[in-house]
Amino acid sequence: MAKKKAIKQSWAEPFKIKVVEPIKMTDRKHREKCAKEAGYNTFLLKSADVYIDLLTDSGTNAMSDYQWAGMMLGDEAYAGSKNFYHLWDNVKKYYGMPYFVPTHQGRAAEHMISKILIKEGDYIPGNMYFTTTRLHQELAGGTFVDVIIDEAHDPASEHPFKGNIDLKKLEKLVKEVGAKKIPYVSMAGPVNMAGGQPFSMKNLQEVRDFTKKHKIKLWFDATRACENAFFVKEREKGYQDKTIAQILKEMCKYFDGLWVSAKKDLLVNIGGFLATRDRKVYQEARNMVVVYEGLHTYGGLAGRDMEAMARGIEEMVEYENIRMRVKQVEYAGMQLAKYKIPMVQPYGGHAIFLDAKKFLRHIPQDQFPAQTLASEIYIDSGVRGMERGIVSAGRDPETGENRKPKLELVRLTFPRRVYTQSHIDVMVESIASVYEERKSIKGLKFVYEPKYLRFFQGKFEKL
Ligand code: PM9
Repeated sequence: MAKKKAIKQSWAEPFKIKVVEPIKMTDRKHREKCAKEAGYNTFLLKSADVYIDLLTDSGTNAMSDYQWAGMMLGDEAYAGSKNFYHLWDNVKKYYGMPYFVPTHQGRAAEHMISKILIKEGDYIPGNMYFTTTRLHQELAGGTFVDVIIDEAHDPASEHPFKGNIDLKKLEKLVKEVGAKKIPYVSMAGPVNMAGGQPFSMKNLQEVRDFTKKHKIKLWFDATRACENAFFVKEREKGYQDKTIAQILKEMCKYFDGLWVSAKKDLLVNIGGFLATRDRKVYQEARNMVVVYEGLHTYGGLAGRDMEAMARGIEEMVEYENIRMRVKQVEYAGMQLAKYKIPMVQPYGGHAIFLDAKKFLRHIPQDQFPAQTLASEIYIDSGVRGMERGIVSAGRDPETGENRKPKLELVRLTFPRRVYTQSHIDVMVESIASVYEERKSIKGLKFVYEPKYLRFFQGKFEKL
């Protein structure tokens, strides 16, 4: 007898909408003008000219009524704000780290940890680069070494944990340069540039054993750690019955410390922090923060921002919240798949990543296919995504040559609790129609290239 198909498979947003912000559809002629003026860089568009904004999930979240209520309880004292202590309590409770320094956003924490731990000539292995993370490691005198598994560089690979570290690559590096030249291993989860791909707990435990053996520290970019925890719960044996909070706590247990851009998991619009169990690193960071950010009890944030973060931590571990988030990405992927759109597999935690090399096969990588595709989607429908390929990868600081990553992607990122399924349907139809017209699309050339993080401010012209 054929098995009965389960009827109750759908999920719904675990909230109802109380406040709305109008958005406006523009016409194609207007968008063509905007794209040209922005140098075909979606970062340089005005938000008012964007219809559905999938540029990033960073600071673009909708806060809950609980968080907004907390904003009214901001204690704006220069020193010792009660919101700082609430946030610190929640960092201890949910991430299990005793020491904590707030920062205005993630890269400020990256700056501090890089300056504290890295010496000139050091190597920092990690599971694929992230733009700001690697830049701070380089500015501190280090060289980033990619030790992620090979599958992560293959958009078609269905590996469930493409964020895993390849221990053989790590071992090879230790043999080549010596453990003393490696201040820490930098592990992110899920891996943003690989397509939002998680690491497994098994891999994390193996990396911890290896680093312990070689007396190397292990630091965590925990910016989207709850998404990683969700994938562990869904995909890894032994975790199905654990809560997101339990998995997060267990994950953090293996690290010496972590940094977070609170603008993601924590469901706020600004904020970041560094947290650790290493008292010496904490004391240095606590001292450094007063130079770059502000007093150690506010780190460049208002008291109300810290209260929103403290409350965001409590909400980010709620199963319904994180499930809705990941399932929304999956829904987008499933709809795009109906049009045979080439994408990174499996679908990631925070975004859909289009494979621009396959989408625009006729455009060579040095004519920026992903940059081109992101601007073509904007021109078609006002949907804004971003390039994650050769432009984002930048130039090698030693040779000055363009780094040529295997992944040439356009990222369509979902702000938390902001868009509905119908917005996604509009996005899907736009991408499908650009796909139909793909052969007529031409590449781009740089007309302005800034020295650092060129993807933010670079300008292009159509070829
Ligand atoms: N990520 C993103 O859109 C915003 C800036 S880059 C376009 O994905 C990780 C994993 C991030 C991240 C920012 C930062 C830096 C660190 N790690 O932006 O400085 O995804 O708060 O955090 C962005 P901040």
